[in-house]
Amino acid sequence: MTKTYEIRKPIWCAGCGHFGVQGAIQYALQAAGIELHETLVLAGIGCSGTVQNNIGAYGYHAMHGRVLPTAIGVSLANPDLTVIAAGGDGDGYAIGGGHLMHALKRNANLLYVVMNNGVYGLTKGQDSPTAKTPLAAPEEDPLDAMMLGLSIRSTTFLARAITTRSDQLNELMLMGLQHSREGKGMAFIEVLSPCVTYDDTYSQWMNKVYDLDADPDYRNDDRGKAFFDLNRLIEQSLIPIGLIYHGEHASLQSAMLSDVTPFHSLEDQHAGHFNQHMEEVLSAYAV
Ligand SMILES: Cc1ncc(C[n+]2csc(CCOP(=O)(O)OP(=O)(O)O)c2C)c(N)n1
Ligand code: SF4
Repeated sequence: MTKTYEIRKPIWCAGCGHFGVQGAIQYALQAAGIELHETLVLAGIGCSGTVQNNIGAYGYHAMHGRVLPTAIGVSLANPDLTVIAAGGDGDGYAIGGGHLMHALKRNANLLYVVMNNGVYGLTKGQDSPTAKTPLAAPEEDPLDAMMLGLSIRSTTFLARAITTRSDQLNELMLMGLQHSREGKGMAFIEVLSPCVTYDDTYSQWMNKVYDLDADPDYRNDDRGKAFFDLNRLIEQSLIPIGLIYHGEHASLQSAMLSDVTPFHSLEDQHAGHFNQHMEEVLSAYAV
């Protein structure tokens, strides 16, 4: 490390949903007892991407749309690190959409948080893939990233929250963090996080969310039924929130790195174990 940066104050507009997302990430780290020096927060480009400046963990500001491959690399290189990737719906679903599919497929041990506001906030409000009625093509349906997640059979944790329901948001964030820390794979949480400046969707979304956690008939451990139920709710113009899917599948680490010597500490690095570790990682991938 060559420079220590001061923790910044958020630069978001008053009322931006991203404040709530940052608060939930901080809550989850504290509630799980994970120290900031054991954590790396990586973020993409956008208003959302500045979250990593404000938390006080190690930080990495990835290129636009590239946060997931970087986070996967980090989680392989240092399995002891708590890895949190974050970004906007533009970053994750538009320019980063290809990486999202492959990350969902790989199921590496990390938490991925998308702050979905339906717009590109930082570049002044263009439509994102989740825009409800895109100006350029109003006949297009918005992307539902939870449906995408359900369609990829190696996903293990899919959830959606809204910043106005902070208890549920905090609880899901903690569950997702624990899922990834316990080596069960990638936890993907989409948070409805309105942009008050370019498309204030607070009242619209608060009226449309449907809480699956409060529905006794919903089964978050049944991928097929979850897909069917989400599709039905979306057809009714509702937005499903809550723990959408929770299942088991080998994580990238358990599938690829079971024979690799773990890299644990700076002492290991000094002893040359890091090089050994990376050689084993590369040979596991036959690179
Ligand atoms: C390669 C590249 N293309 C385009 C941009 C311009 N750009 C910066 S942020 C952004 C979108 C941000 O939207 P989103 O990810 O939804 O985050 P928000 O600002 O809404 O939180 C774009 C297109 C860029 N920085 N880099
Ligand atoms: S422009 Fe929108 S997304 Fe960006 S900080 Fe302001 S309210 Fe938040």
